[in-house]
Amino acid sequence: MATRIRPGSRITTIERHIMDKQTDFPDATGSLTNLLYDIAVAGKLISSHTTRAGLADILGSTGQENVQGEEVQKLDVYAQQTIYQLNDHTGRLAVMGSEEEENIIPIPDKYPTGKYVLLFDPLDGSSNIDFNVSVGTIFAIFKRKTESGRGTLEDVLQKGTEVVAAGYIVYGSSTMFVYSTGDGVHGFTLDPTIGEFLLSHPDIRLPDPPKYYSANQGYQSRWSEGIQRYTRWLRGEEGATRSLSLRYIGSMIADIHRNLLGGGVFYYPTDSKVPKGKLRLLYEAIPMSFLIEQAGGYASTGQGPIRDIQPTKLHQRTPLFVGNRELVEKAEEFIAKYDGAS
Ligand code: FBP
Repeated sequence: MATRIRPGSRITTIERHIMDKQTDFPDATGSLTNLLYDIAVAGKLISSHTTRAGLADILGSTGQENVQGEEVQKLDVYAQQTIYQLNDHTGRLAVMGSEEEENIIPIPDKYPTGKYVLLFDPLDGSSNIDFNVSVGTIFAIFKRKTESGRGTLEDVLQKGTEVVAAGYIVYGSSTMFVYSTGDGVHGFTLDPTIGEFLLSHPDIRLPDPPKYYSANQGYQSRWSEGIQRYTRWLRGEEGATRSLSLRYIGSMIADIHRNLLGGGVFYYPTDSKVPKGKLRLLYEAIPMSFLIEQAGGYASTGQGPIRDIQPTKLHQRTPLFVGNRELVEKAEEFIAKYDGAS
């Protein structure tokens, strides 16, 4: 549970924590450390806008539509530009990819390139901004595949097993930065009085027994028999020995953050309206899967690990079941039994 900063206890800033983690990698150059730190700075800037959203002319839509066919919110644009402008000139990245940009984002020719690849969803759940519901930034970092020069699509289309680091920043009642470099999951809370992310949730592990299940049950009639029975099992039917509480915010990042701290499963399956699923593989499903698996959980398409999917397109979608391992494996069981999937 959250660590209260008691008098005399160690105060760990995110810089300190990332630097300490860097010592685990003897040949580290500090490039990943600085990249993570720049993302934290982007989070602080975006947070300063989300917290004042109702006062500043930053609520509402731009009237534009993005490559996903979704209305682009003003804060989407601000978040996109902030993350881009903090990372395009540092010489740490070969290429970027974002939910808001149709194609991969090259590093401008005037700037040097580096060994990392940054994929991000600048503002997940942005359709909830105007209702003051928690939203967030999601990111995944890979090492480039190509030798040198401007990065290419090949550098972006990497499996979840290749993730070097991933995380999210949730803009809620407080702003939290949660990340992993493959050595556990750690949470930092932004102290707005000093503008610093301070370690508040070290080494997060998914609690057991889990408490919550999160899915948009408004779509239940469109789900397969296996998923409808699974949902009934989560509610204590279908021979289940316990029932979980339903919680659905409609911002994946907020729903998964709650489940990470309280235990549970989040799922967004395919259905007749979204035959490939809604959520995007590279900058939504893969980073959240990496984090949840680092916290002792599991992430699946319903038929196998998210981390094993070989991406073929930047904005590829996938069904997603993520949370406590036993709950996600149960989903795979119901789908295999009733939907005839292998
Ligand atoms: P974006 O806002 O980044 O496009 O994310 C998609 C999302 O808002 C998720 O955060 C959320 O879980 C899901 O869509 C909600 O979809 P629905 O309204 O269909 O339940």
